[in-house]
Amino acid sequence: MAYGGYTYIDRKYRPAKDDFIVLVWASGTVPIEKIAEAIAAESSIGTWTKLKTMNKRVLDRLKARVFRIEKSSSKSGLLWIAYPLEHFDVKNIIQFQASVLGNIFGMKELTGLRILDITFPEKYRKRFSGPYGGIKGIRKYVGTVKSGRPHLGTIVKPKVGLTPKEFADVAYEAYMGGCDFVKDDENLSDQKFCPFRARFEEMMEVTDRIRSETGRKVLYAPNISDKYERMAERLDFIHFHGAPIAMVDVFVVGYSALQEIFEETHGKRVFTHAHRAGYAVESRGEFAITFMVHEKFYRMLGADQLHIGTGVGKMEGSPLYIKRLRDIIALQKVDEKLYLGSLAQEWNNKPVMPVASGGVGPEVVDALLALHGKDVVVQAGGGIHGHPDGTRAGAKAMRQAIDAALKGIPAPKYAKTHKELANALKIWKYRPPNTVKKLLAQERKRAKTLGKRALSKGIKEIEKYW
Ligand code: RUB
Repeated sequence: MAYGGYTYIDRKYRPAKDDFIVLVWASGTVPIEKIAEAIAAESSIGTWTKLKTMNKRVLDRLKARVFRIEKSSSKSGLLWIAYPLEHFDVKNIIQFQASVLGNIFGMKELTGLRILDITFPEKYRKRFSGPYGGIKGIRKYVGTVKSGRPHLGTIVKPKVGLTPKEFADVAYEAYMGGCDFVKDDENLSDQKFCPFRARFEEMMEVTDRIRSETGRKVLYAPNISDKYERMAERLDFIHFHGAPIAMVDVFVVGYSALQEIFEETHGKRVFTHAHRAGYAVESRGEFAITFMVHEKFYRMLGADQLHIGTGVGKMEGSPLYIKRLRDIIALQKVDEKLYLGSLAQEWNNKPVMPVASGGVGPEVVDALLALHGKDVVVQAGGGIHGHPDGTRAGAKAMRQAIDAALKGIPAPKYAKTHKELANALKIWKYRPPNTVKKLLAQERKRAKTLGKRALSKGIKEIEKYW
C-alpha cells in the first residue's frame, strides 16, 4: 500500500536514538494501512500524488515511518510513527507542530485522529533550556527545600472585578492564613477596574509587608498574558521592581510568543507560572492532541510551575491520568503506559512544579496529596475565598488539611482540634482518599494486563483511564 506513490509503512524499521516517536489513534473510511500511509506522508514529505521533484535523498532521510500498527478494526487502530531529527528545524516548535500536528487533522478520509503522545529525543530537547528554577528553584525561594511540604496557592476570586486595593487586601488575608503563593486568574489582565501596574504595586507592598511581619517569602504571579510586546513590557516592569515570578496563559498565548517570553523571563531570572486555560479545546474530542504533548512543550520551553488538573476536583481527567501528567513534568524518566496512551520519556532539564487546581477545597486535600505527593502547589480559589469565615480562615483550613494529610490523620479527625478546618467541612463534605489509593494500587498490580488490553481494544480501552 502507498500514498501519493510512496510507501511509509516499514514494520521492520527500528527507531534510531534521535528519532521522534509519535503515538496516534486514527480511524477513517479506508483501511488503517491507508490511513497510516496518508498520515505519515502528509506530516512529513509527501502529498496526494507522485512528484517529479521527489528524490531518493529526501525519501530515505526525511520521511516519517510507520513502524507499528495495532488494529482495532480494519479501519481504525494505534499507529507508532518515527520522524528523523533532521526533518525538524533546529529550535522551532512551530515548525514541528506545522509538520506533525498540522494538515493531518484535516484529511477527509479520517473520522478520528488523536495524537496521544510524543517522545522527544535528547538532541532536540537539549536545544531548549527547560525550566529556570523548577521545583527546586521555587522551593528555595519559598524556603521549603528542607520540609518538602506542598505549597499552598490561591487565585484571588472573584475571577475579575476587584479593584487593585480590594485584590491586595484579599491576598494579604490569604498569605496571613498560610498561602505561599497568590496568582491572578486567567482572565484578569489589565482591565480598567484593576490595571496591571496598580495591582502589581499594591501586591508588592503586600508581599513586603508579609516579609516584615512574618519573615516569610511569598510569591505573587501577575498575569502578563497579551500580545508579545505587551508581555515583554509587563515583564520589564515587574522585573525592574524585583518580582520573582510571572504568570502566562500558555495555551491561548500561543507557542510563538510563548517561546520568546519564556526566554526573556529566564534571561531576567524570573520564574514562570503556566496556566493552561483553553487546552481542553483540542484534547477532548475525536480529533485531539492530549495535554501530555503540550506539557512536554511547556517543560522544554521553560515553565517552572504548570497547571495539570487535580484528578479529584472540577476539571476533567481521571486520577490515574492526572498522575501521569504529574509524572511527565515532575520526574526525570517515565516508562511507557499504553493503557493511558502514553510513551516513555526521559528528561535532562529541571522538573516542573505541578499545580493542582480547579475545584479544590480542604475536603479533597487528603485525596489530592495521596495522588500528587508532596511536590505540588495545592491551589484553591473557591475553596479558600468561599470559606464561611472568610479568606484568612479559608487559607488556614487548607493549611490544616495539608498538615493533617502529612501526619496521616484524616481531615475530619484533625478538625476536632482545628476550628477553621471544622467550619470548612461543615459546608464541604469530606472526600476520603480511599478511591485514589485503590486506583493507584490496582494500577501497580495490573499495569501489564492493562497495557495488553489497550493494544487489543484500542482507544475505547485507553479512554477508560483518562
Ligand atoms: C480555579 C480555577 C482555575 C483552574 C483551571 O478556581 O478556576 O482557573 O485551576 O483549571 P477554583 P486547571 O479553585 O475556585 O476552582 O488548573 O485544571 O487548568
